[in-house]
Amino acid sequence: MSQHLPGRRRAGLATIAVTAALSLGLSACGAADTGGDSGSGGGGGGDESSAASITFIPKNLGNPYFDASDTGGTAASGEFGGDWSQVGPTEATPDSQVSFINTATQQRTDAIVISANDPTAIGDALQEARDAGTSVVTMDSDTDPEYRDLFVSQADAEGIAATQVDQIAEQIGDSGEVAILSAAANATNQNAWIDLMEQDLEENHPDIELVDTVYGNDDDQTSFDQTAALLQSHPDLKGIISPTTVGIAAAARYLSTSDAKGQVALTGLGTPNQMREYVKDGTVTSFALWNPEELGYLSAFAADALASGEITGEEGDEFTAGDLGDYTVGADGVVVLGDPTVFDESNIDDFDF
Ligand code: RAM
Repeated sequence: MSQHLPGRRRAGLATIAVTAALSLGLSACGAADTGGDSGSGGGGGGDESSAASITFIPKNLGNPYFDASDTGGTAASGEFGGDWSQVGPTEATPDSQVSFINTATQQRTDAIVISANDPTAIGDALQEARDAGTSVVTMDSDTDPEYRDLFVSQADAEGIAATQVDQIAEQIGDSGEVAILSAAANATNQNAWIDLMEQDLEENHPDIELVDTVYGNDDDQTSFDQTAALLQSHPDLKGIISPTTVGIAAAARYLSTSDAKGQVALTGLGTPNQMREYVKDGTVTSFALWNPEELGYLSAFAADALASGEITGEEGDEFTAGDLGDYTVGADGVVVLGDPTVFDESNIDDFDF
């Protein structure tokens, strides 16, 4: 079931798709076999296909993580015969996505798939879109649930937080000063993980002290500069957790040529393609992520199922996401992709995203 997503190597799939794929070998294959008409054939009346036009609005453009999601969404739309396009702001600020939502609404797109820079700042614009008949799927970073029909979550937030804390604890011998280099200060996803990481550190790692949390705004240069500033203000720093693919790559680049290389541990959430050189040169031991391409692929199928009326986003609703298989909507309209994967020297070459 893995061959259809571009850029993916077989070994990369195993862990991530496990949850979704468990019992559905047959139906997943069935969906793939029937080709383009599985997602939304029942929506529009008659035999006419009504596959959705979907506007994808990432936090910002130019982030390889969202480019991978875009690739997955494009692949999915190709399978169900829909239309997927990516538009978005250059900066990941709280209301920078509003004008793109408004334009999509005016263009009467069937569905918006969006990773929110802020839980409420885009709420009114999304509500207007829904009032005009556009389905709204948040993915990766949610809004308050009242503003969307579904949230396609990359993995369970507790698991994402615990994975990062476990790695830093292991890498610094469970003791010493650590700091967090996050994305934008209002980002719903990062803030949820940071809260959970703080709790985990407090409850389970009494000898680790979180001395600072700084924000690189998912901008490469800002993240790079914030890393330098962290090392300067905390000379005893033993580790950095960066729960953002932009932040961890910029921090790794800084560390790799500094005296802190090998002295200050770095972990968090990164893409294997951006982090490979820093694992190989010894700057980074391990980090984690899910497959952002699969996240885009699943989001596109969810958007199509909503737009066609196949599901409404109620708990218990079921739909098939092409090669990934069957999914059920959980409480609060959340669909979960699967578990994160930890990458290190032993497996990083098995992945290509
Ligand atoms: C960045 C973005 C995204 C987050 C990943 C881990 O690309 O902040 O929202 O999920 O990192």
